[in-house]
Amino acid sequence: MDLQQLRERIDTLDDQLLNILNERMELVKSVGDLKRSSKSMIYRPEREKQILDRLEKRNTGLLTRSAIDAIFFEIFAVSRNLELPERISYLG
Ligand code: PRE
Repeated sequence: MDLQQLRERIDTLDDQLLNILNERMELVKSVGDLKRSSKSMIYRPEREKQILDRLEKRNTGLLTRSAIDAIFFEIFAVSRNLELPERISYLG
């Protein structure tokens, strides 16, 4: 593959990542609704760790544990923000 073909494949994967992340955020928003109605805590570090441990076990690719942690650190931050009743607004 040449550079242009590689970049086209990257763009396609980025589109998919964006869709998947938006789909994840829809679910997180529903979790946030449930938590607000049951007055549960938004931040669940034990759940975040469980997700990271599960992904590390399933991982067969190039990502290291610390790379997975770094990516999901940001995803969880956005998720927690989306669960807040009044959000600080980088999500719109
Ligand atoms: C989620 C977000 C915030 C919590 O700290 C833990 C996990 C996530 O993004 O996966 C979802 C969620 O709120 C939850 O599972 O309780």
